[in-house]
Amino acid sequence: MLKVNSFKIRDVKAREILDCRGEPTLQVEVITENGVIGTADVPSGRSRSSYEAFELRDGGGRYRGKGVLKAVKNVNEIIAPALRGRDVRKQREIDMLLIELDGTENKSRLGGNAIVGVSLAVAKTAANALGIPLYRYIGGVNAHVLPVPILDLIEGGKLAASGLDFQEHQAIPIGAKSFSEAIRIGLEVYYELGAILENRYGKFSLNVGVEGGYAPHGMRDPREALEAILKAIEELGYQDKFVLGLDCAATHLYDKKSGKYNLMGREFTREELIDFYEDLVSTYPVKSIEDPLEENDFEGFAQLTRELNIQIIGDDLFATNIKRLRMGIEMRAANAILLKVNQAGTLTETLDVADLAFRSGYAVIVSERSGQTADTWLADLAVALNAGQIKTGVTRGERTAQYNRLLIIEEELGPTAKYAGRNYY
Ligand code: 2PG
Ligand code: MG
Repeated sequence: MLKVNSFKIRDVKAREILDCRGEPTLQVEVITENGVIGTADVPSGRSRSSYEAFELRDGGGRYRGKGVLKAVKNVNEIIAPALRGRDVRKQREIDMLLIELDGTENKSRLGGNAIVGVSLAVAKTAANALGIPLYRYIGGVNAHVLPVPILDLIEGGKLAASGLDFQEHQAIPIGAKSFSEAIRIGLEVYYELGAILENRYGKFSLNVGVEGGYAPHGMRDPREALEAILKAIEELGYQDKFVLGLDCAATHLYDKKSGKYNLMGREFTREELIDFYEDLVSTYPVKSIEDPLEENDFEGFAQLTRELNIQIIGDDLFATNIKRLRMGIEMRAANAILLKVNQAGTLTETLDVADLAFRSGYAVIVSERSGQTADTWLADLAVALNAGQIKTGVTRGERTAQYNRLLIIEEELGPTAKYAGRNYY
């Protein structure tokens, strides 16, 4: 029998830890009155949208200004006293209280990073107190879909010191029969691609970016990257198992002054860039493009959604913000949303955004940030939502930790596990 007080919060504690870039971030721990603990690590983006929840950093000389001791203090001294005695299962109530405590539109008083850490740690503690996995707690009885992994095989932009401007050149294993097969063939393509790149561009092309994808210096044109990935897929005879994708992160190629995009060392007008995408999609099996245009161009997104007939994902565009998603739905901008818990700032707001997206026929891609830790709540969240797609890089420990967690969930679900595959959206 569970004790009456077993769900009551005794304390909330934050500490400063490191993310995969070696930069400080928060870890938050929630403990119940009878000693059940849940911890959550907070991710951090580098190619950020202007519309994300505010990330509170200390400034000053320590860690070059990136310390998070102010956010830690806000958790320990402001949030903790307000949560003591509350029931960890009341996620929505607790998240609403966090929003109220902060009192700003973008969580700039307490810090989005402080708030999201508490929000996720509360959910983890509740799952632990109930003795069920996090995906089951958040998703309920019907959580059973293993997501298609969007594998970032070649990196550029803000995520790697390569010659490429687009951030991610992706292979998407929709034709696998199971999640474990998707991961296996995905990594086989990654190894094969490594051999192709080394041959063509030399061994320095095997250095990787922050998400574990290759970062070849000599490559400037995204078409070269797509061709190399395609070649690797074809060498292995996997043509019918993969489609390709891109995260252009175009906000970060956009020059506000000139209104033009910088790509491959020259300027593109918005119309030229749209033409470029039309060309790409008719030449290569590219079936998914994230952030093809800058974060305020809802109309351009709508035009591409109409004309390309593929998955168009809003990341910087929507920033996991319900108002921005509503605007997108009205304007028919994009048909998919990248879901990042720390863009929203609480789990509840993230779930509300996902819910609106599903009800509006938008696909949902549960996504990491380029700054991650080995904490695996992300993998659980993807299964909880039956989202059908996850984006979390390719290699490096904090990425494979998510895949390893999904492999365990697949095993746990046994014959009831369903790989999203071609029904990814
Ligand atoms: C993106 C993400 C992750 P960041 O643009 O999709 O790949 O980048 O976390 O740096 O914002
Ligand atoms: Mg993106």
